[in-house]
Amino acid sequence: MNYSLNEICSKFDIDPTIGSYGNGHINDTYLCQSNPNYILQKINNVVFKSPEEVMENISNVTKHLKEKIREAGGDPERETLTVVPTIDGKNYYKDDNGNYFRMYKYIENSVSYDLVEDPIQLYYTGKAFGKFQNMLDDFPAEKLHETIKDFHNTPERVNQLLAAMEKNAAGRLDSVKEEVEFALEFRKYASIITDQMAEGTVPLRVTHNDTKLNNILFDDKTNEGVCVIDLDTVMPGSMLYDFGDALRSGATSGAEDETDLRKIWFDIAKFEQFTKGFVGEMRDTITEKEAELLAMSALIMSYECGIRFLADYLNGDVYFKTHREGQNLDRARNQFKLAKNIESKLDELNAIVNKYLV
Ligand code: ADP
Ligand code: GN1
Ligand code: MG
Repeated sequence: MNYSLNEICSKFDIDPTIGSYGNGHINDTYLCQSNPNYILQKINNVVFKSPEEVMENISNVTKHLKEKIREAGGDPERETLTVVPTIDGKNYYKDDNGNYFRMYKYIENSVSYDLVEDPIQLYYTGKAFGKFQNMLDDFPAEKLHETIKDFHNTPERVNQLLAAMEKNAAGRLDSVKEEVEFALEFRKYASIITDQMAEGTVPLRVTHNDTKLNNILFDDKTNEGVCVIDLDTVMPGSMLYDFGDALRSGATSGAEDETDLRKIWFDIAKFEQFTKGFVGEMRDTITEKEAELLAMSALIMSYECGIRFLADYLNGDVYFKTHREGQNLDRARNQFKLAKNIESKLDELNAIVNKYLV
């Protein structure tokens, strides 16, 4: 670590007790205990090539959200992130080594989950992500920077996997034959969403693009979704990305890196609760094609995430944080198991979607 956390905090005029926090795969997150508490993050500038643009997006998006929350009689300090400025009035601090830091107000009395047992949590999750998308419905998309190019362009993600196989940077290709075989077989699903977007039947919307379960804070008493966080990838995209990604991470039976694949399956009860919450919020704007592809989007987003993990494993674990050898491969296998399981349940899942569309 080539920086002093206390010195960074002083740039935001805060003098806290600092500790690592959360389970995100991308940024370095710290809880700053003081009165009040804050969240400090070192922005991953390998993943986000322009942290300045990320912060400009977040400032504009949270300003818009706060207005909407105020109009609806909510609490704008609790229901979306609040960026804390530096003493120079900027929305990030860049140190002499080129590290970028940002500070958020800590959302008190809230909790995030990597995995939930009770399907009702997925109802609250669906409602929160649906509401989030609704509030951004009239956000001017042209104001947003594309913080990661082709983020959910699944065919392009396939190309990235093929490039990683070709390069074989970590010398691991021989050990992942089965996984590569699966990735190539399921390639047949890769362009379903992008093709429809090109046709215009699936509209471009302002979306979150990283609707992982632990990117929501729940109220620790009522269990309701309080705040959608991790706004680094808010960009124009498809509703299907947000729906599918939330389900691949939320409607699973086990941890994302579970090594015993017998413990991993797609949980229909969780899917149903999420669908009820999300569709309940989005019913008025959802198009026919979007509705038709909701269940399929869970398969595609599981597949896409799986090939990203596999590519990163082949590249030598350079993108997602890992805490042990083979973790990205375990994550890839896990997502592939989900994709396969969703494939076998598509009829049942579509019937559930139709139930909540009317
Ligand atoms: P990453 O991009 O690495 O996933 P996140 O922004 O999702 O980072 O933050 C990681 C974790 O930190 C979250 O899952 C959540 O538990 C916690 N967290 C982040 N921001 C806040 C906040 N403002 N208040 C409370 N907890 C937060
Ligand atoms: C990353 O940052 P985090 O942990 O919320 C990743 C997502 C993946 C997810 C897989 C910017 O999300 O796209 O789906 O890991 N975020 C980025 O767990 O790449
Ligand atoms: Mg996160």
